[in-house]
Amino acid sequence: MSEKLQSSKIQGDLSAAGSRFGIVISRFNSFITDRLLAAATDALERGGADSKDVDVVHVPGAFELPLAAKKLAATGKYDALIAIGCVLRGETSHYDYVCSETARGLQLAQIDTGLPVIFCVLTCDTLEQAIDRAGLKGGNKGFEAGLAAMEMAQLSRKLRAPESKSATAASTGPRRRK
Ligand code: INI
Repeated sequence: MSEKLQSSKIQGDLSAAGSRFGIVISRFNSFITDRLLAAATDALERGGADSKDVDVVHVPGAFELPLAAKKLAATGKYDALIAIGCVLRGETSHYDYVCSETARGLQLAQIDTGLPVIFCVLTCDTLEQAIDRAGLKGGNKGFEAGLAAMEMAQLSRKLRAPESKSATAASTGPRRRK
C-alpha cells in the first residue's frame, strides 16, 4: 500500500515587523516614481514596518538602480530591497537598453548577494500606461512591491541555510532582531 506524500508549504508571511528595507528610486520620471514610492512605503508601514527601518536612496535614472542596490545589499543592513523606476519608450532604441540593463542588473544584484531585490520598474510605451500603474486603473505597482518585499524578507529567513544562520554577511541578510 502506498503512503500519501505529506508536502509542506513554505512561504513568507506578509509582515514587515522587525525587518529592515532599503528602497532605491530613480528621479527620472519622478511624477510616476514618487507615487510608486508612496505606495510601497504605505504597504510596508501597514505591514508593521517602523519608518526608521526604511531607507530611501535616490539615483538619477533606472540605469543607476542596480549599482545602488548592490551597494545597499553589501551593507548587510537590510532584509529586502525595492528598486523603483519608470522607463518610457522614446523615439530611439535607448529605451530598450535602459530596460534590459536595469532588469538584468537588478536580477544580478539579488542573485549575487542573496538579498531579495524587488523589481518595481515600470516599462511603458506611454505616460498614460505608467499613470494607470501608479495609482489609477492598474492599481499601484509600488504597493505590490511593498508586499513582495515583506514576503521575500520573511521567506529568506525561512530558507536560510543552517550554516549561514550565524553569518552576518550581506549575502544572508541581517539577523532578526528580538
Ligand atoms: N531613465 C529612466 O529612469 N527612465 C527613462 O524613461 C529614461 N529615458 O527614457 O531615457 C531614462 N534614462 C536615463 C538613464 O536611466 C540613465 O540615468 C542615464 O543614461 C545616465 O546613465
